[in-house]
Amino acid sequence: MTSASTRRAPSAGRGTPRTPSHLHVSYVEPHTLSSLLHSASAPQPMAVVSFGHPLSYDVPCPVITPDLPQIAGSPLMEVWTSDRPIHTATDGRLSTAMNGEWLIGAFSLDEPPNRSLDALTYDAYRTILRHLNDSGYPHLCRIWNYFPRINDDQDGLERYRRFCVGRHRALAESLPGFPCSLPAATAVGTQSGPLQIMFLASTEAGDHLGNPRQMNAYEYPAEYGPRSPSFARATLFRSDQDNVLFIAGTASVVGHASRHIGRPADQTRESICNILTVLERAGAIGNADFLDKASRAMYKAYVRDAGSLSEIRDALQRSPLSSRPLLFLQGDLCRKELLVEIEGLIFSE
Ligand code: 3EB
Repeated sequence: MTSASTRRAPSAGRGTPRTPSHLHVSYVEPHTLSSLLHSASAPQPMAVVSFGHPLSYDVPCPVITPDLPQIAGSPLMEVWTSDRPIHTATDGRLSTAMNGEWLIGAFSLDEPPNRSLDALTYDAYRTILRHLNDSGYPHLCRIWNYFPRINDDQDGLERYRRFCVGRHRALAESLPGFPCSLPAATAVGTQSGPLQIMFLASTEAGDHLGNPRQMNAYEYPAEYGPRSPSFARATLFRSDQDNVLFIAGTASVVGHASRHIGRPADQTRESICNILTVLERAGAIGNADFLDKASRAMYKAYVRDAGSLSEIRDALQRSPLSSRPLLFLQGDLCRKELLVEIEGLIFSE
């Protein structure tokens, strides 16, 4: 078993003046979004994520609407905003918003009946990487991948594994510094809908972190599929004023093995332990106490079976991650035995 190590992107710009505080994210009630859109003085929306509900009105920025029903609390949307002017672009199935430092993009594509998911994913990632390079935001720092029937078989290979094949091929071909420059990511199965990818990129590189309790996913052995999953456990951006830490989807995986089969509460505790280990690691690198800042973080928990929500929520509430906001979404996870996956985001001064 190989333990993961912290790796820096080859071109990481330590100390480069950068102000992630020009980017903000919050979970808001739907009526807050409409008042934000109609206010001239409010921060500019850069991206909107609506879970399980298509938006009934147009918004002037990239949008994804993954069919991941929210299974606790009042309905919330995720809204990314900028306090600097933005400009937006649309290029076929890809739409982007840029503020001079950050780019957020949304890619959405219905799956044609005769196209395999690996070919489709390859084309999607090629399009995204070409666009990032051409627009001057070449450094990927966070990706969310959503598509339906993630654990179903497609012509003899599970769809998640096909997705990994296409993603790996495009990134290995076109991402400078691969695999150490791979960013934090999430890949979760929706109830229905197109392949949707949202991504955050920057003009400067971040640091991509491993977790000493987990093997780097991009080094997983072949038993998990013909090509390994292309993501880092976390990505850390630093400037003189700010640190921002993106924690990838984190599940009950130790080394490369799934733990606590059939036990959602134990899987939750193992996932939390993985997250706390990544926070400790990020703190050592970023010279910030991320463990202390865990209460300022935002988390999303993807839950496979709504019936295990109360067990998962209890385990989270008894942990250092008990801070709000914490969004519970019903989603399928990339290994059939995984019952919960948690992702996080921390802005800290
Ligand atoms: C794991 O640790 C759990 O394929 O992009 C978590 C986050 C997982 C992202 C991905 C997969 C992905 O292997 C699964």
